[in-house]
Amino acid sequence: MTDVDTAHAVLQSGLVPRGTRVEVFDTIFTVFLVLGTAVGVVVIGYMLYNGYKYRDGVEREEVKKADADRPTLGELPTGGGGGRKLFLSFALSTIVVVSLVLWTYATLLYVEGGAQAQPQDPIDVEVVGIQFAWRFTYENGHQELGTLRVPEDRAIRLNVTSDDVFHNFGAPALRVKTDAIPGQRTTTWFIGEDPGTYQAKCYELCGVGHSSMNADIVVMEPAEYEEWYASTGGETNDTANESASLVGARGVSPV
Ligand SMILES: [Cu+2]
Repeated sequence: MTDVDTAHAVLQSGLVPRGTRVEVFDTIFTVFLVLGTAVGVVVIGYMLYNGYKYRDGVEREEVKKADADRPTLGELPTGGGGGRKLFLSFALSTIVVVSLVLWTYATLLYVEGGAQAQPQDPIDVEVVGIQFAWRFTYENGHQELGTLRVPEDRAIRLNVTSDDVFHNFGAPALRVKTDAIPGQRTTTWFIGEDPGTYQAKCYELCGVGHSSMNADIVVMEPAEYEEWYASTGGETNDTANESASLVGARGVSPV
């Protein structure tokens, strides 16, 4: 089996969560929360149990028995059963940690879109960061500044770059975020599950207008989107140019 086959088999096994980025990151969160809570309950529970068992001022038989193998001051504890407890706890921790690392890695490979994991039939959008706005270019050449319209339940592949300085395009609610670097193209994707308007922001300090470098991601009903998209017709629309000149007219100079 080649590496690609192995990766493919792992992805097909159902072990790696598939779906939208929101689902994938929610799964990672839940797995870590449940495991972390379980470990916490065991550790704190065992500590409280021993604290209670060996509490002061109780003279029961079992306590006397336990007293027999309790280390005294200045003596090193020998551990239960010749280090078996120690070995078991190390082995368990190693298994849990290594499994988590591998599982998280495979999961993140999927969201980062390896060759085997690209979302099916995506819509490509070019995203360009400019001081201080986001310009979106659709497959038909239509451009818009500050608003990205997408149909719901469809993978959107973002090809992100910058026209000037480092920016970073991110929309927390859609769990999407990637660098926008001049001369380079980074690719990421997301799926909008529910119609609505989501906020995208710049996450790389890029100059005095950075904090207002926002964009709206409008997730639309597919029919509504198709109608809007058909109406764009491939021309560069005027609002983009107007907004671009507005940015210049604000008198914000590059830093
Ligand atoms: Cu910025």
